Amino acid sequence: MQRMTGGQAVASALKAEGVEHVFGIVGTHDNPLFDGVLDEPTIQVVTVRHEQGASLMAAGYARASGKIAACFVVPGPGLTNALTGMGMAYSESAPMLVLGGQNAIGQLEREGGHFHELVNSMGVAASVCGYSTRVSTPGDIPKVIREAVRAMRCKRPRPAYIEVPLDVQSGQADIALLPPEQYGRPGGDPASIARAAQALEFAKRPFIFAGGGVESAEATQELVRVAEALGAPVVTSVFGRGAISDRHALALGDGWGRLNLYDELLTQADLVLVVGSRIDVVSDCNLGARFPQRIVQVDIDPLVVGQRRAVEVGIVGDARSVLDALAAQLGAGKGRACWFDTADFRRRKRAQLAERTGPVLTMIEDLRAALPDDTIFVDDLTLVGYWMPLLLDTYLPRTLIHPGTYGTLGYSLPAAIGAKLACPKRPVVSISGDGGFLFTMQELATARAQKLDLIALVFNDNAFGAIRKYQDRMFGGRHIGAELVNPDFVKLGEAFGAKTARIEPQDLGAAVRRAHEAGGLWVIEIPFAPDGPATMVPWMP
Ligand SMILES: Cc1ncc(C[n+]2csc(CCOP(=O)(O)OP(=O)(O)O)c2C)c(N)n1
Ligand SMILES: [Mg+2]
Repeated sequence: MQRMTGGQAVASALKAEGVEHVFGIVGTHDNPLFDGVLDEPTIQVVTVRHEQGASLMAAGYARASGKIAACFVVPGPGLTNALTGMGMAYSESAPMLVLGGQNAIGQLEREGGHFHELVNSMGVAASVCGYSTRVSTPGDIPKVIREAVRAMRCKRPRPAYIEVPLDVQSGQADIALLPPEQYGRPGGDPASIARAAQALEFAKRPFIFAGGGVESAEATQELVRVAEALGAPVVTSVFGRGAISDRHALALGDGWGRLNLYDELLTQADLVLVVGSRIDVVSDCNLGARFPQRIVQVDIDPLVVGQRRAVEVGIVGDARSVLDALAAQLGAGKGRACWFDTADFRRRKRAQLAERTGPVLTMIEDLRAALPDDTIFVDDLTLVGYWMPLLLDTYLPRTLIHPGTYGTLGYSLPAAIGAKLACPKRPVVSISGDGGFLFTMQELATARAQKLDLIALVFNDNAFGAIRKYQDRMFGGRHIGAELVNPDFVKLGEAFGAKTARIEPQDLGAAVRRAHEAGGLWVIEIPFAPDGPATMVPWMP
């Protein structure tokens, strides 16, 4: 037992769970939480410039590293500002701990005009969380933080919201801290694993579809062992892009972008092993609807198994342990020859994409060649960003972070800042359009304050270009709301103390290499307003 405030208990419990970073903005209603961190020097506070930045940073942090960061927010506007990043993290299965201040117990939910009052704040937060609760005494804090972390470590990772009223934050109590816990994830039902192994063994033309669950379970090696044992090509969702290296002969990249080439695979295959993917409509452009009849699905989330397609065998379990067990039963090491001509497929895919994307392919290839294999690329919803999952070769897990189904414009810069703080030794590049960049560009101040080496690319077409193209396509060119009047991005970068450049698309590789070698914070503007169907975004019909 130790005598401490609720704020100190939060900091001690966060430290016990291995939390190293807190993103947030201090106010009267979360000051005791921040104050508690003063007594835990291993935890670094990152002051952001808007709470959306805090939650998007925590999301990028988790996707780049699997580590859990915390956010501290004031109630009312602080919480509602943070909801976007929490919703984002919910949809991309990223963990984060959001600690929200609140008025003192006794001043709650009465519409009494209390400062930062938000009626039903718990209900508001619950819709973007896997776990949410309000603590009513300082003594409950370690237990509640443990429960929240257990939920994200043992189940599908999701944000957690813990609301701490002001009197609980500053109240003193004798608090028992909890010893560290080893978090176990379910290994999957052995009988189902045996049935799955048998179905896979006897399939003549199996393939694997890997989603983000493979990366979050750190299961890339196990995935490759199963693929090699079966001679099964591997297609990924946009979230699963790093599940297998593109240098591996069985890797077929991701099936986004309505490439009819994938139909060859889908119509010939007799069984698919789906791992760590909800086979949603967005991240695979509805590829899942065209999967073969026979499906073996592995997922940590029981709701996902069999949700979109009926399965022959469903296994609820951690991707790493299930794939490990499958590899053992399939006699990994022997290895079957692949039934599909992957090399030829990849050649034709590249040719089809080159025709469709023209300068975008060249830019992405230049970007890849300019930077080391372990570079983390963080996309926004912009033309080059949309094409990244399809065109960027990825060699390592967690190196391509793409905003998924939630589709938050303005994601890339704060998420990249989070990624850089989680992985300080690795180069990080954010890819934005002019529209998206202005959603969150104030976080350049955060990057500067944290002295981060970071390259922010801004592709500028003075428009919400994707939407303008959509209006061309679907509304006969009736443009509305899509033209933008922008600041000078070079001057804007300079105002934040960044190094800057304005370059032509063909100079992208050289400029990025130079920025990487020089280090520091960079804003690089690339005026780029491509026209014609060759540069249509992948999701457009
Ligand atoms: C929060 C949010 N608001 C609106 C949208 C709708 N939206 C999707 S893409 C886009 C245009 C993005 O413009 P920009 O960042 O300049 O990239 P570009 O399409 O021009 O390459 C918009 C407005 C969204 N995805 N998210
Ligand atoms: Mg634009």
